[in-house]
Amino acid sequence: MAPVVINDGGYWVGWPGIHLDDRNESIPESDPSDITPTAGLKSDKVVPVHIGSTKFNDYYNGCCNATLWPLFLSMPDRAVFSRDHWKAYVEVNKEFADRTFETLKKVYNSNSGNRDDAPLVWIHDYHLTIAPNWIREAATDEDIGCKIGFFLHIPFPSWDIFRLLPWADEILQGMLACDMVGFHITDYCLNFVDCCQRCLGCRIDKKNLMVKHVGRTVRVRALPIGIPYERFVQLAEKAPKVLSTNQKIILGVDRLDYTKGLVHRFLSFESLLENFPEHREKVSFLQIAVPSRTDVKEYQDLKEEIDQLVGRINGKFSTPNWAPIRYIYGCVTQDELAAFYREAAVGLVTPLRDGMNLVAKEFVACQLNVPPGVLIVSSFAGASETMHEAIICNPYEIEGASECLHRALTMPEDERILRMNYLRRREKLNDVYYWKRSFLQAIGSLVTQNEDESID
Ligand code: ADQ
Repeated sequence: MAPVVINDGGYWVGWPGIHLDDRNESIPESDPSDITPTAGLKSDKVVPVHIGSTKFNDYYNGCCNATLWPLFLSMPDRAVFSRDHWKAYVEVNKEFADRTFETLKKVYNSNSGNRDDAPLVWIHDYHLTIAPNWIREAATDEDIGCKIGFFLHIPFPSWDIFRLLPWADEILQGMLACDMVGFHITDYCLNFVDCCQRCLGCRIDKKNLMVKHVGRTVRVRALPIGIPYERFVQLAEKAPKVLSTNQKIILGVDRLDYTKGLVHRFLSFESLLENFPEHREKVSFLQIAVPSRTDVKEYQDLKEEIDQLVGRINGKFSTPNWAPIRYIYGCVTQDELAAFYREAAVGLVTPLRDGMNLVAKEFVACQLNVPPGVLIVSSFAGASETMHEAIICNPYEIEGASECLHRALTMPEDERILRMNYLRRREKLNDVYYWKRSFLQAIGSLVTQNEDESID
């Protein structure tokens, strides 16, 4: 998001990546440009939201990553429900709302209070679902015109799962304080609209994706995110070679997260070597896994499980000249990443659930070699909705997934070229800048609240 904010001269309100000392909740003397993901932003455009470390832990590792993340990704058995964590979530959302409103007021006043030029507040992701409430309330109280938009980067679950959340209504009410709520695909929009009706009794219009809530009409839109396509192409054109091998490479790139389906993926590769032995010594599977949420026990356990699984499979099939799995636990640079994408014969993207999945898109952008490789995408990633020319795979069925791998490894050249051309063309057109423009145009074209397009 940083380039988006930088190009449009907006303010960035965010957590700066450093903890407050719990005993001293005052804001430390810090350079606001410390804020981590915003290299390139002018420091006067950065608004840090400081949070004490205990509260941050309850909020981020607790409510965000141990409750909302598994629930929204339809893995309710992994969700932990804690009132203390929820309390921290509410408090942190309030902090963000307050800082955002102060900033909004500043922008509004510098526009001389011109209502036709209402500033936009664009809120991102499941960490901040209830912040819109307070922003809307304060803006109404002080008669400050603004538009509030929200984009959820992860799936929105079905009602059956969402209602497990004891604070389901609060989350919906928070999101409904916006003028427009965006999701990656129509399925998530429909789930959201359905939950608004069933949890809150809102009047809804499923065809036009609208929800009526306390006298306001909230628009819901499917806006699939893209990648900075040209940047990846340029990186892939320039990046030096990273692999010296005659073997075909199957590539996986993910945060180490249980939703990404890594255990199932390794088992599918094992099944490939069992059932299609002709690939032994001719194919290697390279998995790059970025450490993620390492303070959460589930993630520590997953790392252990994967370490053991990789050891077991390599022990079973390795020969003096070949190890079937190469496993990198760590970050790689963007240059290296682009080179891995370029040199791989198969991009294997098999999450058990994923809002979109950018790796699938980055892989096709970097596939410059002729003939190109093949992309395999899970049917449970939002990306599968648009990337029709990939091999679509059910990662839960290990044998089926291994057959997808076999099909990819033996696909004729002309079919690979045809499929990859279509995939690349689509991602080039629908890149991240197109996504940003679509969101801003959609919310910009909305008439001010309470007018027109009513559901009545
Ligand atoms: P994530 O769950 O983080 O994003 P994803 O869309 O795959 O998942 O993005 C991961 C990003 O991290 C990619 O840009 C990739 O290049 C990068 N990355 C992964 N491994 C790396 C490594 N080893 N080294 C360096 N970089 C690495 C959430 C949602 C997704 C949604 C995005 C965007 O969960 O479903 O697609 O937001 O909306």
